[in-house]
Amino acid sequence: MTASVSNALGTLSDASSYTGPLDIADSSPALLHSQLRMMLLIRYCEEAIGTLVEQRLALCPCHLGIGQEAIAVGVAAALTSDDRVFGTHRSHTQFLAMGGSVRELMAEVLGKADGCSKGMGGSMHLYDPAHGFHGSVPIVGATVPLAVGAALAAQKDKRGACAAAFFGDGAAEEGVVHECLNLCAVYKLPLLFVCENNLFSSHLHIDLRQPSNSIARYADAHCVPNAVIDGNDVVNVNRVASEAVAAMRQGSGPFFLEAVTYRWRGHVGHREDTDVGVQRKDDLVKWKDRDPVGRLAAAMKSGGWLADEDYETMKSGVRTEVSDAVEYAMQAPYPAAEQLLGPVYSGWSAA
Ligand SMILES: Cc1ncc(C[n+]2csc(CCOP(=O)(O)OP(=O)(O)O)c2C)c(N)n1
Ligand SMILES: [Mg+2]
Repeated sequence: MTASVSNALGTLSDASSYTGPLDIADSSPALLHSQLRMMLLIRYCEEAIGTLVEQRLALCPCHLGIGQEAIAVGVAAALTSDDRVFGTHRSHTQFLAMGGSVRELMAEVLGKADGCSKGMGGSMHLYDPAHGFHGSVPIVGATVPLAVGAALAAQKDKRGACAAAFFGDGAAEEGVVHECLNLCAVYKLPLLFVCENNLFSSHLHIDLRQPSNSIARYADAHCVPNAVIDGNDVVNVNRVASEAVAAMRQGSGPFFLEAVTYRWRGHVGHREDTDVGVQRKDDLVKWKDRDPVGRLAAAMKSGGWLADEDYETMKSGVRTEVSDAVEYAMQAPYPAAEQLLGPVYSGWSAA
């Protein structure tokens, strides 16, 4: 008997689908402008970090989210800094989307004292509670139970805050994620599960790991309401996340958003061609047509909401912001040796 894979995602996993301009009819121009700018900011930051990796100036492992920008941006636009967001090993996107400082991100990636984690964590340990980003870690799946705790605290606080846990399709293969779904369902905790299904865990395609390519079936199993959508459509991501968050703030309990996407670079590092197989290379070419940034810009242009010259001005302004931040981070000091343990152990002092 041979096992066959259920293509529950249907055309959502097909790179040739969903390539046209987004449906922006019900959106506000101001929101779309800010989302477009944020996606560009993330894209250019990721490209700059890729260059720092290539130049061997950034020495920590860097997992880039180029191609996945719309999920972080659409979800973050539904949240506030009073909410509690938790990331993954691939979290530059979410850190920036929640309002994190570009300079602090670049400094962290370069191990500098001015980084968001004082240069002690690098790319995979980002932290910015002032903007609602409560941390990312390299251990796959490990932030999901932390988000459950934050959701429980939010429920007890009764101030209408909620939590959000970003995680990948690979993380969903870990038992802890299922325990989290169950606990949230039973206690009606205000946790938005955001599964960035980019079809890969490291180098392994989901069809080689699972009997079905959709992760939301796990939410069904735990009685958590869910939606499975194109993760490269920032408008729809934002619409679904906003509705879910509004309901959660009223006590509706958890929601599971499966956003289907694709990363353009290899699992880790700057290269596009390090994941195994010609197949991914062919897919990548097609997925670039499903570009979350290009599709929003195209829709805004054809709707008369974005003039060509304004888009060029936006792009060059973002490029300048990113290159200034890289320059700043390059000049910033490394932490002094005697500061190394301070951020690691509470109450520790250099004296
Ligand atoms: C507990 C644990 N197991 C394995 C790893 C090695 N690892 C790092 S990233 C990764 C793939 C995770 O895939 P996914 O959750 O889909 O996220 P993506 O990289 O696609 O964004 C693996 C297996 C790890 N860091 N932690
Ligand atoms: Mg994945």
